[in-house]
Amino acid sequence: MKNNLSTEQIAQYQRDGFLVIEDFLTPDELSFWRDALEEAVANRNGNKLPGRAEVYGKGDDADKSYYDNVFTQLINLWQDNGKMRWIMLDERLGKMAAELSQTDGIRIWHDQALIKQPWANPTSWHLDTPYWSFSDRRALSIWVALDDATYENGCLFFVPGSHLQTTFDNPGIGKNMGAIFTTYPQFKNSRSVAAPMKAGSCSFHNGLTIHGAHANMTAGYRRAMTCAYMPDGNTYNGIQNILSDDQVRQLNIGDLLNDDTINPLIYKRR
Ligand SMILES: O=C(O)CCC(=O)C(=O)O
Repeated sequence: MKNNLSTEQIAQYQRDGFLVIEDFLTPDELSFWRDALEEAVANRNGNKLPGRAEVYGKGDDADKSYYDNVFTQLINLWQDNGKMRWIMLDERLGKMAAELSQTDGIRIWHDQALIKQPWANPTSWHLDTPYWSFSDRRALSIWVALDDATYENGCLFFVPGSHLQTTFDNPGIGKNMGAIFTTYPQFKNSRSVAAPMKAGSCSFHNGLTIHGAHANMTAGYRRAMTCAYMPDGNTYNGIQNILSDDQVRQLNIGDLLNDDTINPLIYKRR
């Protein structure tokens, strides 16, 4: 794993709000991640979350049949698959996330398999952090390509620097590809940057960077394994997102999100 970040890469991430790392995984690691994904997906029986069919928030504001064909989305595979747990709890990933976000500790918010099926819809331009149960401008995600992600099958796109100006206002993620530019008109004329990646490469992006993905114009799959990271020390903001009804009942706004069974601390600076 290419887990050592240079000061230039960290500065680039801070400036652009995203960073691509080519050939992040070795061929053996890529094959282990693919096996883990296959096993974890097969054991899920279609549930998006462990023991739960749907997620609150993302997509609820969109036409469901359209959103269901943006990608197959399976969340928190680390909680019910041993291989995925081993992959996701890797301290090296947490250290990279901490260095990029300039934080001292990193917790998993949630992992997520995002599988664009053949002929899948595009992923409309959107932000991530406003969906989550904490509000931190430094929160970020890793996105690892498990197939080549190309212009044809749905590679990611980013609006560089947008994370410096976006807020927690969330136009959602619906059918209208460009809805976000009504909420953030200052980016209407921005240049977007494509991030095609070979399988095994990855990107990190700030959850407030405007990003999206092409439709899958092919008969093949575009599989990605991702993980959203919460800087340690964050508190509950009242948004349910991936939390269960029981968890929400026990939380008050302002409570620390420090339960290692839900949000494991995978890195702490010593
Ligand atoms: O994989 C995609 O199509 C979109 C990914 C994304 O939005 C994310 O990882 O935050």
